[in-house]
Amino acid sequence: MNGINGTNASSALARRRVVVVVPTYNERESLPVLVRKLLALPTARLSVLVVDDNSPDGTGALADELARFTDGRVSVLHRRVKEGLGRAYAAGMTRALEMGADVVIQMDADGSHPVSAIEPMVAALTANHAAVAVGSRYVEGGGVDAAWPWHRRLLSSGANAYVRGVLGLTVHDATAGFKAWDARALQIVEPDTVLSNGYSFQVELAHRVVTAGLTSVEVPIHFVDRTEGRSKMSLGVQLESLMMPWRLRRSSWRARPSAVVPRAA
Ligand SMILES: Nc1nc2c(ncn2[C@@H]2O[C@H](COP(=O)(O)OP(=O)(O)OP(=O)(O)O)[C@@H](O)[C@H]2O)c(=O)[nH]1
Ligand SMILES: [Mg+2]
Repeated sequence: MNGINGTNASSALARRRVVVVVPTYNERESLPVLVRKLLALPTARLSVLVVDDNSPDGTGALADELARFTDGRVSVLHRRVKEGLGRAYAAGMTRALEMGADVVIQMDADGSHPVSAIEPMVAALTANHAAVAVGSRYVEGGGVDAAWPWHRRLLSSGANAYVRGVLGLTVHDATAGFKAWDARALQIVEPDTVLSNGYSFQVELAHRVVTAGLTSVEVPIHFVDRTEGRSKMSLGVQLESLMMPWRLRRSSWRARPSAVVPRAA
C-alpha cells in the first residue's frame, strides 16, 4: 500500500497477535513451503492454523508433524469430511477467534497468495482502522499470473465484475481469497452462519462487510498459479458461485444490533 514503508509494516505486524488460517485438501507438496515462509516473517506473534478435511494424500498427518516441530506456532483443525472451502474457513476462523487472535488472515495453501503481502496488509488494516484488508488483484499495482491465457483472465475479471454488479460492491476484488481481518470485525460478520459451502464464501463475507457498515482497504497483490497439486474447483462449486450473488441480494442477514463497530487498535 502506498505510503507504508517496510519499517512501519513490520512493526504493525509485530504488535498484532496474528493467526493465519490455511484450508487444505491434498496440499502435501505446497503446505510445508508455505508454513516455512510464514514462520520466517519478522514476528513471533504469528501462528498458523491448518484446516484439513481429511485429505486422502495425508496432508493432515503432515500438518501434525509440522505442528510438532514448530514450538506451538502451527496447529491443526482436523475435519472428518470434505465440506468445501467455505465450511473449512468458517470452522477455522471461529477457532482462530477462540485462540485469541486480534488479526485473522485467510490464505490458500498452494502458494498463489504471496506471503510478502502480509506485512503491508496488516499495516494497512491497522493504519486505516479497517475491518478487513483485501489482497487485491484488481487495483493498481496488483495482477494475475503473467502466464494466464486471455480466456482465463477474462473469466476471472468477468466473475469479479458479475459479482460486483449483482451486489453493488465497490471493492475492486470481490472474489479475493487473501484477506487480513480485524478480529472484532470478523466476529460481526459471523463466518459460522454463511450460506456458502464453497468459494462464494469470499463474496458472501465481502457482502456482509458492506451490509454491516464496515470498511475495507485494498492492498495490491500478484496472484501466481500453483506449481504443485491440483485445483479443487468443481462444477458444483462454480454453479454455487454463479447463483450465490442473487441469493445474497435477497438475504436478510444483518449484523446483530449489539455488534460494535471496530475502533483503532
Ligand atoms: N479444508 C478444505 N480446503 C479446501 C477445500 N477446497 C479447497 N480447499 C483449499 O482451499 C485453497 C484454494 O483451493 P484451490 O484448489 O487452490 O482453488 P483455486 O485457487 O481456485 O484453484 P487453482 O487456481 O487451480 O489453484 C487451497 O488451499 C485448497 O487446498 C475443502 O473442501 N476443504
Ligand atoms: Mg489455488
